[in-house]
Amino acid sequence: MIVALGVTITWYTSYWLPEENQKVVVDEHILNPDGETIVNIIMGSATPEQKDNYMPKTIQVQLTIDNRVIWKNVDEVPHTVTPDSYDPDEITDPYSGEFGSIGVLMPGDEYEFLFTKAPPNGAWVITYHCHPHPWMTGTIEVTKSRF
Ligand SMILES: [Cu+2]
Repeated sequence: MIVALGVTITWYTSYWLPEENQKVVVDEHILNPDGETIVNIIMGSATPEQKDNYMPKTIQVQLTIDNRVIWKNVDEVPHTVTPDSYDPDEITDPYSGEFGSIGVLMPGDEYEFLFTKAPPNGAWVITYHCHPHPWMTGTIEVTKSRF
């Protein structure tokens, strides 16, 4: 009886739960892109007079090419990567979930997000800012690979 229960639980956790948890099927080339996109949050970003903060401020990423994006706080103060929109439809990736850093990125911290969706034509455009320093703004344009 105990053995049967154990087998049942093993079967349930190995086969049933993973299927339940599987969010969406994404092409493995999108899950493992050739490269990545780095955005540095540069020194002095907390100063409103400084125009450059997220570097580069606008990034164009292509699925399967460089759709893994990493923000690196190379400044000496904490920053965030916070989407401008509150609409979950506009800022949620079907695979990776909601875009945006949870809390602040301390100096030296990184925030990574894998973008896996793009409209058939055009781009999925997400604009973002830093919560404590709202003059820090950036834009991400996600497109399908042209190849
Ligand atoms: Cu900031």
